[in-house]
Amino acid sequence: MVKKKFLVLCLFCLMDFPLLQAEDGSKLWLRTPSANQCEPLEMDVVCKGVDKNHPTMKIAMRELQEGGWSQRIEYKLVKRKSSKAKPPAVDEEYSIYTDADGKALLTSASTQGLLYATYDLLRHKACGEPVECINKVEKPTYALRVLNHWDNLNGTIERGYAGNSLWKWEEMPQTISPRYEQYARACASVGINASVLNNVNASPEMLATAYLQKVKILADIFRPYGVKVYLCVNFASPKELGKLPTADPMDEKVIAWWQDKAKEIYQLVPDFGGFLVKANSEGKPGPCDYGRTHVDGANMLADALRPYGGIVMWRSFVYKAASEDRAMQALLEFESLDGRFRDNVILQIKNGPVDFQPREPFNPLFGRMPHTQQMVEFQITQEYLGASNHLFYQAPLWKECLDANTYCRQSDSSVKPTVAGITAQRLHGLSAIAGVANIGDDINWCGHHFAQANWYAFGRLAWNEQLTSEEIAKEWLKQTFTDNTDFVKSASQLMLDTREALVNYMMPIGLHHIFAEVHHYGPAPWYTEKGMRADWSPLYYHRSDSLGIGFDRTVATGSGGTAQYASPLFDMWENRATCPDEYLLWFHRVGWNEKLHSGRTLWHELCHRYQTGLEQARGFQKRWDALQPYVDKERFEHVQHKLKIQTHDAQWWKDACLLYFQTFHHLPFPSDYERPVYDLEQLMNFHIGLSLHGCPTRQQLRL
Ligand code: GCW
Repeated sequence: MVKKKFLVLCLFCLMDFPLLQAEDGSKLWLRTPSANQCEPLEMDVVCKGVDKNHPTMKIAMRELQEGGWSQRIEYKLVKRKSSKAKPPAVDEEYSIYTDADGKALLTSASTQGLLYATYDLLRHKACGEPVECINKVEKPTYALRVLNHWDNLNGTIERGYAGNSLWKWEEMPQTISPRYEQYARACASVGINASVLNNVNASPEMLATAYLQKVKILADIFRPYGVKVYLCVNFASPKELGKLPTADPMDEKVIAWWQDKAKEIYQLVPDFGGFLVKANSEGKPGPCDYGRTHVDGANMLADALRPYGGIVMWRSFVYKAASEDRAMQALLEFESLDGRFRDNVILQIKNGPVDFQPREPFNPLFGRMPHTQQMVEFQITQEYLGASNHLFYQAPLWKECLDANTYCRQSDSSVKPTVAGITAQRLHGLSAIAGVANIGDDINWCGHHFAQANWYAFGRLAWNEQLTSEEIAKEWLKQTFTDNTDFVKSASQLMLDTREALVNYMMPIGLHHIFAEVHHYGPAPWYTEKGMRADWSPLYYHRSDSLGIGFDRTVATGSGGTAQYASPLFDMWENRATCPDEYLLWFHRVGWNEKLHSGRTLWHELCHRYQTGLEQARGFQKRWDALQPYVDKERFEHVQHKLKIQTHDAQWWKDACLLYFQTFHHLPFPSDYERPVYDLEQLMNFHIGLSLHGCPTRQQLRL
C-alpha cells in the first residue's frame, strides 16, 4: 500500500515536473525550445519595401524559424517619420500589429527596427504571453545603448569574473569564434546597439593597424545585428604608437595623427561608432598633462571623427590623490566646462560620485551641466558586488539612480531625462547609456547564471526605461528557466530582494568603499598600506574612531559635498536629523550611541543590518532550494553552490566589520544578536590569493 502510494506520488511529480534537461547556460535567454526539435517550418513571410535577402532580414527570418513562429508575417519598411534623424541614431522605432489569429504586421523605417520587432514578438511567445491582438509602437529611450568591455588585448578582463575575454585577438583572422555572432545576437535581442571592445585603461596598441584589421572582423559580424563597434583610446597613442614627441592636443602633428587614424579606421569600418576616453584619471594620460583641458582633448578627438559621423564619449571619472573629498572632484573639475564641448561629445558619468558602490547617492554632475550632453555609466560586472559569486540583480540599483530627482530644473528633473530626453532634445540628439559588461568566455557567459539577468536588464532598461525591475526579472526568468507561475513569482521576488540584502550585509547606513585590497572582494575596513593613496584605503571612507563613524560631507562641519546637490536635497542631506538612514554615514559622522530613525543606537542598528543581511542570504539558499523542481540539475546546483558562497561571505562581512568597529568603541553586542563566528585577527590576516581578474572560489576563501 505504502509502495503504491509512493509510486502514485512519483508519477504525480513527474507529470507536474518533467525531468529537465541539463543546461549549461550557454544559450542565455534565447533558448528557443522548439528550435532544433521540430521540422523546419514552412514560413509565410511577406516583405514589403525591403529585400528578403538583406542580411538583417535574413537574421529576422532565421529567428522566426528557430523560435517556432508559424503564423503569417508581413514586414513593411516605411519612410522615416522625420528627416531630423541623423547619425548616430538610426530610426529604430517599430510597430507590431497582430490580428485575432496571430497574423502579424511588423513595420519600421529601418531593417534594424524590423529585427527588433521580431525579437519583441518572439519574446511574447517565449514568455508564454498571447501573440494575438498585439498593437504596439516601440521606440528606445536612449539612442545609444552601449556595452563597455574592459577587455585587455592580452585576453584578460579588468574586473571580469566570467573567464577571459570573448575576443580572441591572437586567433583572428584564422579562427573566428562562433561566439562573436552569438554575442551580437544576444545584444540585439535586448536592443543593445553599441559595443566598446576594449578596456578604458586602453593600450595604445589597440589602434595599431594589425588590431584594427581584427576590429573590422568583429564589426562585420556585428553589423547585421545592428551592433556598432567603438574603441577606447589611450590619449598618449600619438606618442606611444605614433612615436611623436608629444600627445598635446594642440600640437598640429598630434591633430594630424588622430585625423589619419580616424581615416584609417573608417576605411576599415565605415560605420565605426567612435571613441571612449579615460583621460587624466587614475594615472592615465590626458590633455591636462600638457596644461590643456578636458574640453581641448575631447574636442580634438571629436573633430577627427566628425567627418565620418563618429562621437566621443569622454569620461568624468577623475579624482586626484590627496585632494580632500573624492566624491566632489568630478563636479569641481567639469562643471566650469559646461557648454564648451563639441556636439559629438558626450560626457560619460558614473551613476554615483565615488565608484559603483552597492548604494550611492546619484552623481551630482547630473543636471549640473545643462549645456553638455551627458550619459550615465553603470557597472554590470560586479566589481563591488560580490563578483560573480553573489546573486545580485542590478535593475533596482540602476532605477534608483535614473529615477532620482536632481531638482536642477523646474519640470521633471530626474537623472533619467537629464541623460535621455531633455538634454538630448535641447542639444544635438545624442542620448546614450552605458554599462560595463559582465561577459567573458565562460560557458554561461557571465560566471553566475543569474548574472545573465543583469546583461538582459541593462538592454531592456536602456530600450524602455518605463519597465519595472520586476517586469524585467519576470521576462528574463520565463525565457531563461520556465514560465511556470509559481517559479516566476518566487524567483523574481528573490532577485528583487538581493539589492537590499547585499547593502545590509556589506555596507549598510551609507557606509562605502570598505573593500579588501585592490581586488575589492570581501571586507577589509582596516586595509591600508604604507605610501598608498589615502583615497584608496577604506579608512578614508569610514573614518571610525572611539567617538563614531562616517564621512562628514556637510557644509557646516565637513567637506561640503552636500552643497553639490540642489535644494531640497541639500537641506535634507545636510541636516543630520532629516538625512535618511540609507545615506547617513555617506554624509555624516555619527556617534556610536546616537539614536537613528529606527530608535536603535548606531551600533545597535549596524548589528541589526548586518544580521538582517546574513539572514537574508541564508533565506536565499532556502528559497532557491524550494525551486529545485523547476530547474535543471546543472543550473540548479551551480546557483545553489554560489548561494552558499554568498551566505559565507555575508557572515564574513558581518564579523569583519562589526568586530573591527567594536575595537574603537568596545561596546558589547546587543544581547539578541548572533555572535561572530570568526576572530578579527584571523580575518585581518586573511588574504585572498586571487588575481585581479579572477573570481574567488570557495577553496580560495579558506576561513
Ligand atoms: O572602478 C574602478 C576600478 C578600475 C577601473 C576604474 C575606472 C577600468 O577599480 O578597475 O578601471 O574604476 O572606471 O576607470
